[in-house]
Amino acid sequence: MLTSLPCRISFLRVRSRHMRRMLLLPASALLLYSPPGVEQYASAQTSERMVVAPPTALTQRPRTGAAPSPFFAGTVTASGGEAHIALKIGYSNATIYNPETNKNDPVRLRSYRDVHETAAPAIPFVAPTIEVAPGETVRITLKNDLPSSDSSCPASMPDINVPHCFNRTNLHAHGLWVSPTGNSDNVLLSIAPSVSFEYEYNISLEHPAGTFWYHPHLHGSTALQVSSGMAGFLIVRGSRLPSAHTSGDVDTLLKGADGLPFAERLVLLQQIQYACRDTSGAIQATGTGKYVCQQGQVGEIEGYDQFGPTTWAKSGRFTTINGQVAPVFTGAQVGRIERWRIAHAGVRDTVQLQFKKMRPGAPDFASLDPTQQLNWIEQNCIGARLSQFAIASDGLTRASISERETTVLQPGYREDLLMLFPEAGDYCVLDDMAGPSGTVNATTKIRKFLARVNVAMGQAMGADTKAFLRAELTAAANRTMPETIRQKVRDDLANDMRLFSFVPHPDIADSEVKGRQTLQLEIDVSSGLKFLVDGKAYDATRIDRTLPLGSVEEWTLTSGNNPPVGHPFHIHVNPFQVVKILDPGGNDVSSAGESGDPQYANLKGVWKDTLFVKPNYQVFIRTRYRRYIGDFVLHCHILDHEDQGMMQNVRIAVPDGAGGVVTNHH
Ligand SMILES: [Cu+2]
Repeated sequence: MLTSLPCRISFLRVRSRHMRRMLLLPASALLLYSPPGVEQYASAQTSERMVVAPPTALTQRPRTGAAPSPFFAGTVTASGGEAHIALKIGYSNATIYNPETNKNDPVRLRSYRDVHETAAPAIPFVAPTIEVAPGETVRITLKNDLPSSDSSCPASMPDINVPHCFNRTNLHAHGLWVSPTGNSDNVLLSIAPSVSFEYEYNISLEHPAGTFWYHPHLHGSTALQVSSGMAGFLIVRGSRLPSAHTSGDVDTLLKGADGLPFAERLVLLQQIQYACRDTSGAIQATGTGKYVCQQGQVGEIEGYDQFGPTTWAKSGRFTTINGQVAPVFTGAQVGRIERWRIAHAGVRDTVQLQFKKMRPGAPDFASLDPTQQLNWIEQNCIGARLSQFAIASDGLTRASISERETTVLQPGYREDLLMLFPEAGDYCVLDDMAGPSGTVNATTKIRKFLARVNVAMGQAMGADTKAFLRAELTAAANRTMPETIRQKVRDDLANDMRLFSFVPHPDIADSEVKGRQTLQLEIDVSSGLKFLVDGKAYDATRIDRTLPLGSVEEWTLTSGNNPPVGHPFHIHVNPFQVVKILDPGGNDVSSAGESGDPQYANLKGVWKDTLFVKPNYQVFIRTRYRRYIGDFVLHCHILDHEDQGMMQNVRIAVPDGAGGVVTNHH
């Protein structure tokens, strides 16, 4: 029997009981609901584009009979059963707000949709959120409804590193620790138009809870499809308490006095670089490169001339939050902890996230002109930078909470932040300026406005945000943690806000390392433009590294210096632990970071799956080849670099007992 409920019905039913959790409600529910007794501050902006949580994918759990919670995790428990999700891919027509014209630009873009949806979503560029639990078998049916006629897909491709076949696709569960083969997280599959394929991820009972995401990953069309908004959250919800000997899910700690999880926001950052083309097919732009669409035209992403190191900043497009430009986050209250699950699902910009108080009475933000933007931010985003408290990076809980005023998000990164707003009123969410060596465009980027947070009156929290947070977390530990571990969790929080009981992977000691790998990501301009790893462009028929299952290795990562461009390194299947990061002078910058650049601060010992490698730096990471064998990839997460060759095939194979691996069936 299928027991899943349509999301909307579930939302309405729980609304009155769990009002605090309104942050996850769809827009329609938010409009219905105004919390009693909470003074709503007048909006500083007349245009109201509220940040709406992505829809939750309708999930059928036929074997266990447990209805999925579209609302919160506590009810998604390790069932050992199956979770079925069905997605389709097709063109969607919708709009994206353009601050310059104060109008919504019509766009037509490839997107993921839930096959169960009853009405087209207002914002189809954010895929449905998939929520699963450790121990579940997750089946995702992917139906490719894109047109089969496709001029970008000739019968044979002379060079696979020229972008091609924009209507073919597949699915990658970014950060999931699952098998890369067969119909699991296999990005070497190609799903043609009209084909429906069922993926099956066996999520082990050992799998960490955390913030992961999914997107297409077919070599040749990855950047084009992801840039169109084809990306969604994949959240693993955990309910395992820590013990003296085992680590637990940080989800079990992050609960309020009512026993419910802290308020949560899903924040998907994207760079949807849509353009309109003239009759000759050229992108319409002003002399400075700003993209222009005329009345009646529809913005599209249909060519790789819409990517590249300089076009994003010039295009005048904005990083979107859940598909919206310059929206407002509603529902925040003074002194109430919020968990921000942030994923950088964009391709073409580095985001340096900051929060500042907004001047009361600030006029609407409505400008694409760089000078006006900067002036507006300077005049209206005025206070000190708010503290941000990172509890997890790339979904994996950190050994201690990292307090910072800027969070650097490169393509592919996730950060889970605990946020507190000390005063009622509005806050600016900003994307700070950055120098060339720290950005994916290798150019200086200007400060940009991302969003506004409207904060209502609540619980006074004093001037010391860190002390307040620590007290709240300690109180949470008193309520949530088993007696055998409670004092340890409290002591750890008191000691530099450590989360030792919630770290999913044990540290990799020097003595554990059995081998070494080196890798260089680079752009070669000496003979045309080439995108290379270790001097070679991607070859689908070549296995670039064969690694023995069970081994532990240290990798040294570098980015090419001619031209000096940094690249975000990403590897599938097993995450890695940051050992050290050496600047050009040989100084380890993975602890304190560098003055003026928060890029590498507090990364030592942190587990990740994606890491930016600055040119002239050396990044040292360690990783265990655990549980899964098979062929998969590593690549640059500037996805148009990946499509053009900055990728390798990696094989993890069974050891032969004599120092090598088994290479055939004999
Ligand atoms: Cu790259």
